Amino acid sequence: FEERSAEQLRDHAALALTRARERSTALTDAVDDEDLVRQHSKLMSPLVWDLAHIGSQEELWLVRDVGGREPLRPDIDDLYDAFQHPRADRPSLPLLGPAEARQYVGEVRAKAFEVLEKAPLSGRRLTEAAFAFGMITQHEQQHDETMLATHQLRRGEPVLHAPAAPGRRTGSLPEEVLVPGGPFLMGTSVEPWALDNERPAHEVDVPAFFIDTTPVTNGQYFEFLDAGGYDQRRWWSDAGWEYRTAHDITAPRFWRREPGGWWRTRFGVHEPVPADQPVVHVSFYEAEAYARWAGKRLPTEAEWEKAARWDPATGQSRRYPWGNEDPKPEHANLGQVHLSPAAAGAYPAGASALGVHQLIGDVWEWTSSDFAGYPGFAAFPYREYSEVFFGPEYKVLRGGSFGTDAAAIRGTFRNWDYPIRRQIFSGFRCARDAEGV
Ligand code: AVJ
Ligand code: FE
Repeated sequence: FEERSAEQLRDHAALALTRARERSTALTDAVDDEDLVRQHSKLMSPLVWDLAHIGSQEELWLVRDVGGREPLRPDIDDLYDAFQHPRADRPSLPLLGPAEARQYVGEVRAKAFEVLEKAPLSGRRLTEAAFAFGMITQHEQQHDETMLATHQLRRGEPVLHAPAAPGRRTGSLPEEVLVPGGPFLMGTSVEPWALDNERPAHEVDVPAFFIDTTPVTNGQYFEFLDAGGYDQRRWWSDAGWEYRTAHDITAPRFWRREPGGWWRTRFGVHEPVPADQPVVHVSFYEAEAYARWAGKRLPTEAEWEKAARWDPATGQSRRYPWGNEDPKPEHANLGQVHLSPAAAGAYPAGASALGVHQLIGDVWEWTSSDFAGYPGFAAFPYREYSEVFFGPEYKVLRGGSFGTDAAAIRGTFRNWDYPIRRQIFSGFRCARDAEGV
């Protein structure tokens, strides 16, 4: 990675923060004040909580920690500490109202820009100050995706608008790609903006396997539904069946069966479910059941990353499936440019060295792996970012969705959630063993 001057890093940080704030502002200005303070689902915070939490973390890490400045609002630290208050309880807290929250995040941002002017950013390696700016940008973009998921849960007329996602831009693709067995370098020790759980780089020996060329589409998922997949115990794990039964889950979230086929509600628009797009809003348990029905399984996290990053020509791991250059619009469906996944085959320029498509963007992909630290993991800058979530109760998702910004995704990026969750933009692709290849 080429060295960047302090000026370049400063400009980059300022631009990235500004872009994130434009998005946060658009997501919160799209609804009225009553809607901002409402809880649309027990699973999510009111939008006004996310907004002030974005400011609170920025105050903590940029203004106080990097800048050494006096606290603006020490009195509200506790309200916006995600560990103090579960999402379901947040509406009953004495939160900042919409006008106060907007003023607060604006004041914090003005101070953060003052800090940026004098922050030590240069040197052969990324300084802690430079990393803090990158981390806070990613944090805001992550909460923007969370706010987008809250928008998907709200009822009423559409308030977000975007051009339709592209259709297929390739000829026919093979169903699967063979990933040869052998070691590859997983994770990273050099990616400047990688978070603690992506580090360090380490060699993993992955036996040969097949992986689907694209995420599983709605059209493929219709076949699972038509075959009675949700009613057949044998495709489901014990925990999955219990969940499916207890909550009477009969289709992906936001779908409805109507005469003539499946319809969905997407950001307030009622529309037929498009067969050519990746399925979205499924839980880990549904993904697992589909894979078993299809005679396959979910990929492990290492398999997913090898398919995405390993280049057989050089033996090296790339930053992104398409290479080392930052995402451009032709590579992947990212950044809320569209308000849905794009058709399978819509991003041929984003394919991996092995010919696997749409690993980055469109839908987060469930893997079969529990969230755990890599060998040599060291928590940074605080244990609560990822370490406290390590364990079997969380499954790893990879690749980002149409709602993930380019600043917050890489080939090494790891997301995690409970296996029952499906209000997130979650889909999957299948894999299978390749014995004797
Ligand atoms: C990485 C998406 C699981 O939103 O819970 C935001 C990111 N951490 N604030 C989340 C995060 C602290 C996190 N995920
Ligand atoms: Fe947060």
